[in-house]
Amino acid sequence: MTDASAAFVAAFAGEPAGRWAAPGRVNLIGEHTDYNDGFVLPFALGQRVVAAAARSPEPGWTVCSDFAPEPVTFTSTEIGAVQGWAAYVAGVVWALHDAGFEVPPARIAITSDVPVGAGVSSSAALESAVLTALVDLGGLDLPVAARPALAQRAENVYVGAPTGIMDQSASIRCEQGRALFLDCRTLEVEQIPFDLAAAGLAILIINSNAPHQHVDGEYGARRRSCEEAARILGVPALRDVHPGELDEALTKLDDEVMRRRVRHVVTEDQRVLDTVEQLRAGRIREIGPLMTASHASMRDDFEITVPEVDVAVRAALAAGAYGARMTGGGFGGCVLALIDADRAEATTAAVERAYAEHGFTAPTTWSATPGPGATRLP
Ligand code: GAF
Repeated sequence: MTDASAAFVAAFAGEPAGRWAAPGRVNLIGEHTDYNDGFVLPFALGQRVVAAAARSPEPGWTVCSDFAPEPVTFTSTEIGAVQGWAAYVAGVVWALHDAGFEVPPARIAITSDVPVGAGVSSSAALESAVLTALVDLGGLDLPVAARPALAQRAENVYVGAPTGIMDQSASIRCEQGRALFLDCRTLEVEQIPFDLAAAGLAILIINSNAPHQHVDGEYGARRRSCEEAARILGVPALRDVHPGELDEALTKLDDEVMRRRVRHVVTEDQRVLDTVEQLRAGRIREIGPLMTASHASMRDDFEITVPEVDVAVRAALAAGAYGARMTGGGFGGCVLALIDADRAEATTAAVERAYAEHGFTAPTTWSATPGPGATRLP
C-alpha cells in the first residue's frame, strides 16, 4: 500500500489535514440476514482503505486513488453523474447533502490494501473512510451510530446495489479484538470478545479467487424472494419468524425455492444467536459446527455458493478445521476456517492441493485477527 499522505502530496502539491482509515470485514456468521432485519457477527480486517484529505480552496471534490490512473472531480451540480469507483465517494457526498449536511469541498487521496472482488467489503471500506474524513473535516454533527445507514444509502441509492447494513456497520463500528454483534433492526451492538490467540486458535481466510459480483441479479433476487415471503407470511421481515414456528410458516408458502430461502434466513439468525452465546461463555472452538452448518445452509437452501468455496470448506474441514464457511454475499469470495493456530500452513496446503485437483486457480490465504473500525490516524 502506498502511503496516502505521499499520494496526496503528489496529486495536490500540499499537505493533507489528516488521514482516516476504514477496514474491510469478514462476517463470522449471519449471511443475508441483515436485510431481513436479523443478526450478524462480523469483525474488521487489518486490511483497510486510507483517505488522506484536506478542505479544498475550490468548490467541489477531487479524489484520486492508487487503483485508478486518473483523479475524478465533481461539483455539487454534477454530483449525480459520477461512475466507476469514484461513485462510492460521490455517493457519500450525495448522502450527506441529502441528509441536510453542508459537506466541505475536499481533496482526497485514497490508498487501499483491501482485496477487491473478494467479498470482504472493499466498497464499504471506501465509503466509510471517505465519510469519516468528511465528517471530521467539516465538523459535521453525525454520531458514529448513525453513520452506517448514511453510507448504506450511498451504496443503495447512488450506486444502486441493494445491500443491507452489515458491511458499513462493520467498517465503522467494529473494535479491535472483538466481533460486532449487530441487531440489524434496532442497530444495537454488543462488542463480543474474540481473542483467538489466547485460545491457541486462528481464523484462516481463504480467498477462492472465484469472481464475485454484487451489483448483479442474484443478490437482488434473494432479497426480493425474502421480502415476498415476509409479505405472504404477514410479518414485517423474516426476522419475525421464530425457529419454533418455522415448519408451520413453511406450509404457508407454495414455492419450494422460497421455502428454502426462508429456512436459511430463519435458521441462520438462530445460528448467530447460538454463536454469540458460545463466545460470551469463552467457548470459541464450539462455534465451529455452527459455521459449518451455516455453509451447508448457504449451499443447499440459499444457493449462493460456488464450487470453489465448497471445495475450500471441504478441504479445510478434512484438514482438521473446527468449522468453515463462506463469508459475504456469495457467488465466490472468501471462506473462513477456524483452526488451531499452528495448522495454518497445513490447512493452506490441503486447500491448495484440492484446488489443483479440481483445476481451479490457486487460492490466496492469510490469518485474520479482529482489527479496529474506522478512525482518524495519528
Ligand atoms: C453483502 C452485503 F453488502 C451485505 O449487506 C450482506 O447482505 C452480505 O452480502 C450477506 O450477508 O456483503
